[in-house]
Amino acid sequence: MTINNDKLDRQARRILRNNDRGGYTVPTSGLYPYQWNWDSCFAAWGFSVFDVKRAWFEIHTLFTGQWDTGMVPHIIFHKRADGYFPGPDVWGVDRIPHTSGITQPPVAATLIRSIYEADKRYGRVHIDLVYGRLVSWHRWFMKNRVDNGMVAITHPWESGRDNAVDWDAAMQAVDPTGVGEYVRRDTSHVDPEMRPKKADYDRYLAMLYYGREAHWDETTIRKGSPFRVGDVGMTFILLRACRDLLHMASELDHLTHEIEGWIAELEEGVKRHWNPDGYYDSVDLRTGKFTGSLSSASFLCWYAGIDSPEMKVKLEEVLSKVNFAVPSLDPQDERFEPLRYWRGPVWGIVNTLIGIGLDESGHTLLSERLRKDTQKLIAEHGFYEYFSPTDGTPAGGDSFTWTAAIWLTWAG
Ligand code: 9YW
Repeated sequence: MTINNDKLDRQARRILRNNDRGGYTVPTSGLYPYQWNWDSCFAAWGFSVFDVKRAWFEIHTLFTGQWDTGMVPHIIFHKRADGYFPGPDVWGVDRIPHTSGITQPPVAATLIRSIYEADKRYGRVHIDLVYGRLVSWHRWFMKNRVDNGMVAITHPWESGRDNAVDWDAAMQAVDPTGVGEYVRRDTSHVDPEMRPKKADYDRYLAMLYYGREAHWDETTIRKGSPFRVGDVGMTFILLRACRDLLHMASELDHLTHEIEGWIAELEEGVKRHWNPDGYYDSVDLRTGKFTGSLSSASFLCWYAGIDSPEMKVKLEEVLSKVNFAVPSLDPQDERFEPLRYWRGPVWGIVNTLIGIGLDESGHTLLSERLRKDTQKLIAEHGFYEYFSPTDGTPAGGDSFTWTAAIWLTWAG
């Protein structure tokens, strides 16, 4: 099949424009009608290719959701919208704009740096404005969420990989009784067979109610929450983000020693993510056990600036078992499901981050394989949320913002 790049570029731009709700971009209309944190950073990166002012606007609206603690929430509920549960009333966060009470992978510093590098002349004023906000978000992570150098998540939604098998064991410790009746909205937009199960959702809500009752106080949550997992994806992403923040600090003539300290701490943490079975893994911080999952997040090591010959061998093994790009879970894992959300499908955004890391580490053939596979999936099937790694079946939401964004910046 010949790929018509111009046509696909136009479609991708149109998706970003159509998903624009006036200063912020929804991930897809219907299923996700608000501003999501890491989706929004990808949206900004995508916009930067053809409308850099709009890109910076996206970043600034994201930071209107930043809490006084420095935390940047996973959802900002700027305006009322139908069709998503749990909405602002359930989170019970008393501020304007309303937000959720948890965070998401901090790709912001990295993508902001990319936007800035391509827009040095006008971008300077924007990074001057957001630099302090990035520092306070990273400082919040380091103070509240870094246990032994590993970045802890207090809810699976924080990882951005909602129902990944990484959380299965830790989720068992969460008591779902008492969540009561509720109506899910996601399953009315997309096939329930591709979504997290009811048992997962019950626990997602139980954890949400726990945080809400604790008034989202990090000390209380750290002490008492049943769920706390050192997420290998978050550790790699924050480490990378700190390296980009350090770069910005030097460029802007700010002091750098605090950020250098964070990098050293996270580099130590990375070592604790090494599962003796031979791969980077997440760690249940309540039990000290590895989660036993070779997921796409394990391959973010290069993105974090960590080369690993063992991981390269693992990557080649995984790729030899699928037809398209890096799946969210090793297909040899018995829990692998090619179309159930984060338990097997290919996600373009994660492949982008892995691909960038591989390229920077000189593994250009592998990086190019991921890029071409992702390109093919999108060109043949459309700008879907995710795809089957075995036969390419598209799934989840259509006209998806971050899929359009990575097309414009990396895959297309
Ligand atoms: C949810 C918006 C979000 C992404 C997450 C993905 C999913 C569902 O959709 O989360 O209800 O928050 O897992 O990574 O940011 O696209």
